[in-house]
Amino acid sequence: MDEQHQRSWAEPFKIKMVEPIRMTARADRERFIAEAGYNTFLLRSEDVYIDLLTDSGTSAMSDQQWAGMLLGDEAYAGSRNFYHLEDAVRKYYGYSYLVPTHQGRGAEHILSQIAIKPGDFVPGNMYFTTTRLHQELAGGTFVDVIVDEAHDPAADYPFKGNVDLEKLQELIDRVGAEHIPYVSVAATVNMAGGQPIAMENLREVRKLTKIHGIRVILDAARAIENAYFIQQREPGYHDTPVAKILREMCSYTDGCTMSAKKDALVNIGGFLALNDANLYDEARNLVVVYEGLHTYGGLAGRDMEAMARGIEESVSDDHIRARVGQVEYLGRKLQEADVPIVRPIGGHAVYLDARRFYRHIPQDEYPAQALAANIYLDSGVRGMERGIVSAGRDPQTGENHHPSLELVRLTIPRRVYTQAHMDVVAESVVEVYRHRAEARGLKIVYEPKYLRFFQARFDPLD
Ligand code: PLI
Repeated sequence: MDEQHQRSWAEPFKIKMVEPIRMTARADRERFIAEAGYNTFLLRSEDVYIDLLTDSGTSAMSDQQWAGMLLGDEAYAGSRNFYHLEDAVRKYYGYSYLVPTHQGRGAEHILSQIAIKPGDFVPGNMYFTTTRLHQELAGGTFVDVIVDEAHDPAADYPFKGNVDLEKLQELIDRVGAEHIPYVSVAATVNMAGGQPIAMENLREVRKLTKIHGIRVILDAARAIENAYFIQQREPGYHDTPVAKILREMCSYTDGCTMSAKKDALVNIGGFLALNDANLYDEARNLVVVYEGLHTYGGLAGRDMEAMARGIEESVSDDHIRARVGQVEYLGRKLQEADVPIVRPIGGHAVYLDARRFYRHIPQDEYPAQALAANIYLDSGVRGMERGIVSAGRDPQTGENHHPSLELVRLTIPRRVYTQAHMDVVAESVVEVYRHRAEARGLKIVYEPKYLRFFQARFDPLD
C-alpha cells in the first residue's frame, strides 16, 4: 500500500460516455467575449473549450447515479427517493431532520428567514456571495471572523478556513449572544481559495458557542473536501477514513445548508439539515412556500435518488484523493512556472492571484475580471472572477467592498476532465502571464442590483 502511494495516482473510474467539445479561433473568441461584456458568466457554453467556471452542478454522474435516475418515484408526496436521501444524510452527515431544496441557496433562504431577526449579526469564516445576501435580505449583518492568514494569498497556513476565536468572542461581547442566531461555518472556504477549517478549530467554535447558547450551522457544500484536508494535514487523522471525519465535523454543528451540486456529485439539488425539532418544524413549514412540499423541496424524485447515491460515492477515500489530486496537479504546474496563485492549493480550484499577476492594474479597474477574460481569449478556457466584482457593495452605504483577495478561480468539475486538459489550461495561463504587461483594466457599464458578478457588463479601458 505504501509503495503504491509513492507512485502516480490515477482516477478510480473509467470513461463510458463522452461529450465533444470544440476549440474556437481567436478572432471568434474576441467577438464572443465582447458580446458577453467581458463577463465569463455571459458566454455561451458551446463557445468554451475547457470550462472551469465552476464545480457546481458540472460534475459527471456515475453509472449507478444514472441507473438511479430511472428509479425516480415521482409522487408529489412521500417519494421513496426522499426517504433514501434522508437515510443517506443521517448516515453520512449525522443530522436528524432533512428538508430538501432545489439547490444550496434555497436552503440558505429558508434558514435565514426562520433564524435571523432584523438587527442580528451572523459571524462567518469569510462571506460567500449567496449566503451573505440571504442573511442581509433577512435583516442580518454578516461579520467576517476568519483568521487573518485567509486574507493573505501568499501565506502557507494549512487551515486558512479557521475561525479566529478572539474575533468571535469580541463580537459576542459587543452585540450580545442574543443577537447572534448562529455562526455560519463554511468547510473549505470558497472565497478564501478553497481553504479548509481544522477539526480542532471546529471543536473550539463548538465549545465557545455552547457557553453562549449560539448555534453553529455548517456550509457543507465542500465538507468532504475539507475532511480530506484534515486527513492529510491534521495530526491524529491520517488513518481515519474521510467518512468518519465528516461525521465528526458535523457533530460539532447544529445543522447544515448544502449545495449538493458540489461534493454530492449531482447536477441539481440541495438541502437544509437540522438537529433541533422546533427549527425543523419552521423550516418544513416555510419550504412549502418557496420550494415545494417537504418531501421534495423543488426536486424530482430522480434528482433525490441521484443525490442519495452521489453522497455515498462522495465519501469514498479513493474518489476524494483523485478529485483533490487533480486540483493539486494543475496548481503545481502553475507554481513551477512561477505564476502567482493562492497557497496552499485549494480543494476544488486553483486561484490565480490577480493582484500579483497584474500589478499595474488597480483593483477599481477589475484586474481579476480582465484576467478571466484574457485567459478565455487565449485558449477558450473559462474561469471566473472572485474579487471586487464578486464582493459587491455594502447594502448600507452603497460603497464597493474592497476585498483583500482579488482572484481568478479555475474550478475543476469532478470526474469530467483529464490531466491532458489540465496541461492545456496550465500552458494557456503561463502564456497569458508572459504577456501580462500588455493587459489593461476594465470599466463597468452595467451593474445589476443583486449578485452583480453574474450579469454585470464591462468595456475595456484604453
Ligand atoms: O449554487 P447553490 O445555490 O447550489 O449553492 C450556493 C453556495 C453555497 N455555499 C457555497 C460555499 C457555495 O460555493 C455555493 C455555490 N457556489 C457556486 C455556484 C460556485 O461556483 O462556487
